[in-house]
Amino acid sequence: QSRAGSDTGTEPFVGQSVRRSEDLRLLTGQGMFADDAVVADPVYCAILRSPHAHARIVSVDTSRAQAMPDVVLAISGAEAAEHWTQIPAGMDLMDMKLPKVYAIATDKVHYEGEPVAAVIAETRYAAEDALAAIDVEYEPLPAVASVEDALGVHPFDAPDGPWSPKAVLYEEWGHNIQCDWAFEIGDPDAVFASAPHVVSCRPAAHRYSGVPMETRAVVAEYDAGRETLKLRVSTQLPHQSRTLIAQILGLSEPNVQVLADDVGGGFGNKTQVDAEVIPALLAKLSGRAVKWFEPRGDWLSSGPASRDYAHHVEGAFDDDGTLLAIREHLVGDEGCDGATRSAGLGALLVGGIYSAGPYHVRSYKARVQAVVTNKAPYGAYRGYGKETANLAIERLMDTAAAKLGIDAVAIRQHNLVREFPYEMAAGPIIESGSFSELLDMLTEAMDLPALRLRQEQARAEGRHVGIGVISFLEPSAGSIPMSVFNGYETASVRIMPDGKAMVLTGLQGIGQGVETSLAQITADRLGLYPGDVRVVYGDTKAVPYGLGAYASRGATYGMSAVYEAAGEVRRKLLKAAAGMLEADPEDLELGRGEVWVAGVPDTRLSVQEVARAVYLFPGPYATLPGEESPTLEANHVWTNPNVSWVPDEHGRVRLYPTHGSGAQGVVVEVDVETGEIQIEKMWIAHDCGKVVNPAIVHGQIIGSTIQGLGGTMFEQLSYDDQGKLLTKTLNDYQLPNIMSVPPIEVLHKETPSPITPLGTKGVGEGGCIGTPAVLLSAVEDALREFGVTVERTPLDPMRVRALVRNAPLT
Ligand code: MCN
Ligand code: SMO
Repeated sequence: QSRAGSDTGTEPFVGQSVRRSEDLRLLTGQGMFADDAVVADPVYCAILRSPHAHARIVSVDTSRAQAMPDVVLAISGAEAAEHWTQIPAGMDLMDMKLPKVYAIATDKVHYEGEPVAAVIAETRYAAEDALAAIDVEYEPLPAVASVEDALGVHPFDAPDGPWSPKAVLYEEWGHNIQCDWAFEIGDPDAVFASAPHVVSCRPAAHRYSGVPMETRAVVAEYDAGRETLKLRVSTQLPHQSRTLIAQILGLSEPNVQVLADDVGGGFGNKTQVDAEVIPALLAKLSGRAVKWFEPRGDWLSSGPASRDYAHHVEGAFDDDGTLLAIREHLVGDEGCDGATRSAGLGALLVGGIYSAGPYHVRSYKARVQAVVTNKAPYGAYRGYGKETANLAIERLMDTAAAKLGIDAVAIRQHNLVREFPYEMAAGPIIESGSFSELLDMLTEAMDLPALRLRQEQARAEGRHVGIGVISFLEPSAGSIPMSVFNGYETASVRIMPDGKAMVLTGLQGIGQGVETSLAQITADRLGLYPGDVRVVYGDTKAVPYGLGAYASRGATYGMSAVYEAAGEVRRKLLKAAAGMLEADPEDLELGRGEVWVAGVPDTRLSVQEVARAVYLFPGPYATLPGEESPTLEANHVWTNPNVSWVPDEHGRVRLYPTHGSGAQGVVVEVDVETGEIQIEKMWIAHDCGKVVNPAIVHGQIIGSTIQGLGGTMFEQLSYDDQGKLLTKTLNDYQLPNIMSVPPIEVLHKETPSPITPLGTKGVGEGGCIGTPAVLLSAVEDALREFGVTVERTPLDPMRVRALVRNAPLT
């Protein structure tokens, strides 16, 4: 089942759609998610959450709850504060302000849904019921529900204030700006002053986030005798979780084990330590095994949210459409925090740094203002700012095309970067790409001229058909020095005495196919079948310190670490086999479980025979003599010098070492009466370098496209003006379903990255990045006769109707 269906016996497994070894267990209900853990005599944890967006906590009385039958322990924030520290920041750079908060609030709540107390009880029912018996007295404060509330004036109107906040979330800051980053290179103001054309737009996105099938979950077991804590956590970052949780609870890190087997969706949303530490503390205090499985409503009210930003972007253009300079101002509504309780702030910085997208420009100015409001923390979500950057530059390109009277595809082709490596004005080095070819591939597949003709005909019939075409850049494998998102990955590769291999990777499986793709790479290196390779992740007791799954880094860091470690094992394997065959290692060939002397097929040994001889029964052979350790095992830490968040003399930073890319097109039809948007078809041409597993890559693109589509059109975390969440259930928070998904055609181009040994680069966020911009573009095109600008999401029927009705009818 793990062999490719068409295995010829000689082709490398890398490049084949080897079936996902994960799927059988997942599809037959044998996955091992955190809450599936069977532990002895468990208690269940429930968390009491604030009904106010902003309030002082006057008192919390847990005594009634504590006295209820089956309640083991009820604890307030003040009581918990005696046993743990505040949450340490996950990132600390660019002069960010960092809230000093505990996982259970002590004196003040900053969002509706913030934990104020917690209970463990013998049953989950008893735990949930006991929450109602906890008496909390609040003194409500004015809620900061928008950027305008937070600052008194929108930064687009007054970038430097003065601010007159409705209320200040963190008194010690004196204002509500968590980070204010400004960057400038190439004298953009002068270029703007003399440019023939200046165009501007204000693309914006509303608040939404990931909705993993598995919400947050923890199973915590404390062994008082050994003072060890074993945690099953639904996380993308097992090792960093261990470090942070040990620190918060004051435990020695070797005494903490974090386990994450199957994770039922990460999507960036599981890259923080926040409420996860609550059940851990309760296990330590009670000595009981504690299970916590977050209710869906709690996920929606307190899970990491994302997007919710507005650009004011300006472009200076020459008469022929050449982009001369960009001025970008990005303001994000981060909810109560994007750096301590969660990791979303970096996404805004990515948005500001990458706003030139795949286009050539030397004069660049960006300002990013991250504003705090009384809403749930701002986290990572698939795209992590790359979709933010894309929305700015692609709406700008469309606006410029319309204003200058240049075809929308032509203006893009004219400005796309064509020579690599390319150092962006803002600093990152785009190491590889075929942007122009991708756009060509796309428009050819779409048959754009035929589509335009069909559009004309539809218009003549009074139908509103729109076409969108965009390009996108997919920076992958980002790291942020001064954060838990560092720039390395570890791998340990072993051939065992039976000739089968084990790979320990610091990556985390979150559904994206780590086990299968790493097994393909290892199999090729060691002359094995993918089914002979066991990939192990997510157990901090077994796996060397590694950094997990985020930033589509697996294809860059994870695969490269495994490739190099397996290369070292290969070398030892060949050396041992050479001793046994009395041949030169260079003359040996290796594949499909066997090793032989090239051109002498009779001289075959199985990998198993060699491994057994190395470890246990060397017999008369000189297997691994002298200086070589007598094992078939190697560790590798893969890193690269191509990243830096430490600003250089121009203030430039380099975030991502590798860059995937793509072009995306869509045809929509808008019903101007109902506001309904029908997506006829979508096309994506993508380049993630060498494709290790085409079927997985295809699935990644489809999945992330649907998430991008859902966010753009359906999903909304809506708040009222008191900071109260209006979308607390999946009735209100609308997910896309099978009916919302159009046919999606995916095309590939493989431009290998010179940074990685296999030429791989990331794909995990590809579909999310361009989908908002391409949909806005197509809907604007469909509504051309109404002369409206479509620059904000959500693209829901109400907004479309409003757009059409406010527009001057021609
Ligand atoms: N791959 C490949 N060849 C390449 C690149 C990738 O075959 N050249 C395949 C590999 O099998 C790899 C997968 O594509 O497992 C994704 O690789 P990569 O782009 O490196 O992404 P990561 O492994 O680092 O995964 C993280 C990424 C991110 S950041 C989010 S968010 C996301 C995503 O992956 N969350 C996901 N995809 C997801 N898919 C699922 N099912 N669930 C999530 O939570
Ligand atoms: S948002 Mo993905 O975990 O970088």
